[in-house]
Amino acid sequence: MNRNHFLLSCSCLLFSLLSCSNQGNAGKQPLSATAADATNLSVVVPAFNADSAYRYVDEQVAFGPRVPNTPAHKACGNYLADRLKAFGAVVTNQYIDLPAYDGTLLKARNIIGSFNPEQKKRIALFAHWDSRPWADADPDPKKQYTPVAGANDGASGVGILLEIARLLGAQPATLGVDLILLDAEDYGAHQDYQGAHKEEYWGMGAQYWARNPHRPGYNARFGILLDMVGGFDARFHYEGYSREYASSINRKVWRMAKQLNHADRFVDRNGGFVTDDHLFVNRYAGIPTIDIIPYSDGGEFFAHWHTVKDDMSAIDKQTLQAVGETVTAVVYNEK
Ligand code: AHN
Ligand code: ZN
Repeated sequence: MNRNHFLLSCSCLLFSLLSCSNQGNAGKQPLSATAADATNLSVVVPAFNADSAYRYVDEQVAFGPRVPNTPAHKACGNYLADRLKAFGAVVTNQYIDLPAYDGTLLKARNIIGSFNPEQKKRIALFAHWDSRPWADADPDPKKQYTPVAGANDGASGVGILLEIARLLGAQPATLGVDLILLDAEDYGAHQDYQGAHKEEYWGMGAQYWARNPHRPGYNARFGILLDMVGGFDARFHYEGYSREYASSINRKVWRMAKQLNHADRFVDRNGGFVTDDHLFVNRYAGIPTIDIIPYSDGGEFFAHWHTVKDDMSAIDKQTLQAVGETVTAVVYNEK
């Protein structure tokens, strides 16, 4: 047991004791330190490596913008599936033609890597792997039709999931885990578009997966979506739909972040509502799913969101580490 594991175990024990006394105070039957607590103590969470996650972000970005119907998108999809397979996941591809807001038919691909596929108790982790076709939030009007590198908006979440895949391949978790890389998240209309727009033009790969999961009758105990989880000064608040559909999962994740000393990034406050992939997973698949996304109430996501500056210079390894080790600990602590 290395030092981190030891510290985590100690804080688990401390937390268990505190929650026992709280429950006692609330007049409920006081809980003794039960077998469940003892099992908690024995969980060894493998070390999340942010250098490794950073490399997976960089490798995606190196293909160029992962805009559907482009060679870079196709090549990166193959890379992601190969990576998942190399880590020991069972990979399922969903190749789908999705009509975008302007009638463009997107040749989309959801890529699912499953660990321990026969286990009925499962966790679903999501990120989108496509990048935005236009930097329509760029301050320079000449750049507003340039595709976005999507280092933070896209590749960061996938990079963390690939690192978790590496860990799962080396040391299985108790529950089965599905890493669900969604396509066509970021093809919502350009800001100059004058026609009618619907929220369904975002998160199109997620809508398909939520209505047609990779396994018929698929279910998971809960889901976690990672979006823009690599930025400098990222602050995560409880996102609105996550609160409405999955507030207990918010609390589970934020509590773990606090135990790991990441309360500075995982702030104990409510944020705004974001139309993101998790909305459709909650709405159509009925899996309680939160979104870890840097969004305060009414604020922006991050400084270079949907601009040409969302490249590798926008990625902070410390943010990858904070989010990565928190999600990893949540996954491995689930019984
Ligand atoms: C809206 O801005 C409505 N949704 C943002 C979802 C998104 C875009 N996530 C990443 N890029
Ligand atoms: Zn985006």
